[in-house]
Amino acid sequence: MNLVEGLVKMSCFKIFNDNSAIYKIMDKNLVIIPTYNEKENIEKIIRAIFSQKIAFEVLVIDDGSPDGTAAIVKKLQQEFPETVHLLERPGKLGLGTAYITGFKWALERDYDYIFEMDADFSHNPADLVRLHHACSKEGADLAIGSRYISGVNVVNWPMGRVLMSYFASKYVRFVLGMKVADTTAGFKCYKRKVLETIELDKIRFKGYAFQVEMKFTAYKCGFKLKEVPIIFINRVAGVSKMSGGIFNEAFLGVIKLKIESWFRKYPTPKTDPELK
Ligand SMILES: Nc1nc2c(ncn2[C@@H]2O[C@H](COP(=O)(O)OP(=O)(O)OP(=O)(O)O)[C@@H](O)[C@H]2O)c(=O)[nH]1
Ligand SMILES: [Mg+2]
Repeated sequence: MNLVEGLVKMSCFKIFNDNSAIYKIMDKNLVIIPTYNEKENIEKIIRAIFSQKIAFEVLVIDDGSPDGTAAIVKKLQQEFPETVHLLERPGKLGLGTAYITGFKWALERDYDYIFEMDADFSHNPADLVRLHHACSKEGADLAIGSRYISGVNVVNWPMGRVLMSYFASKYVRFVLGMKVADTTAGFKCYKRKVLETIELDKIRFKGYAFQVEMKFTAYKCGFKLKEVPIIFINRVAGVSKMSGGIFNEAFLGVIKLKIESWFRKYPTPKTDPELK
C-alpha cells in the first residue's frame, strides 16, 4: 500500500470510545437490481437511488431483455462510470440466479451492505436508507422491507393477489416456524457477513421461494432478522413477470426447505469485519 492509499484508508476509519471498537465511517453500499424488460423504469429508479442522502452503487443484472434495458444502463454508465455496474446474461434465467450472480460479484469487491430491490418502483428508493439504518445502527444482520407487520401495506394490487401474498406469507411462517411476517419480501439489506456465511451455491430456488430460502437460511445460521415496515406499490409501468410456476415452486419448496433443515448443518456466522 502506498502512502496516498494509506492516508485514504485511514481517513475512512474513526475510533470511538465505546468498547474500543473501530467503525468504518464510509459504508460501501450496493443495490442489486435484476431486470427483465424494464426499459420504462430502469433509468428513473437508478436516478432515484442516487438522489438518496447516503451513497449507493447499483448493479443491474439484465437477462438479455428484448426491450433494450441493458442499452439504457450502458448509456447511464457513461454518466456514472464508477457507480453503475451491469452484468448481462444471455437469457431469462430467473430472479434467484440473478441475485446469486450479483451477491458473488459483490463479495469479490469490498461492499459492506448489499441490497435486493425490484426495478419497477414497487420498492420506494427512500426506504433503502431505512433498511441500511436497521443493519448499521439497530443491530440487524438482514433487514427486510415488510408489507405485513403493520396491517397490509400494499397499494393497487388486485384483492386476489393481496390475499394470496398475505396468506402465502402466513403459510410459510407456519411451516418454517420463522418469526417473519413478510416471508416472500424481496426488498432487503444484507450485512456482508450474511452473504459470506450462507453457502450461495446451495441456494437453488428462483422465484418467491428464493426469497424465502435466503431468509430461512440466514435465520438458521443464527443471524438477526429485522422487519422494517414499508408500503409496496404495484408496478405502474412495464409488464409483470409473475407466473404460476413461481407460485408452485414456492408452495412445495417451503416443505422441502423444512424437511432438509432437519438433516442439514448450517454454517456458523462470520464475524463483522470491523470488529475483527
Ligand atoms: N434478471 C432477471 N430479472 C428478473 C427476472 N424475472 C423478474 N425479474 C426482475 O425482478 C424484479 C421483480 O420482478 P416483477 O416482475 O416486478 O415481479 P413481481 O413484483 O412479483 O410482479 P409484478 O410487480 O406484478 O411485475 C423486476 O425488476 C424484474 O424486472 C429474470 O428472470 N431475470
Ligand atoms: Mg414487481
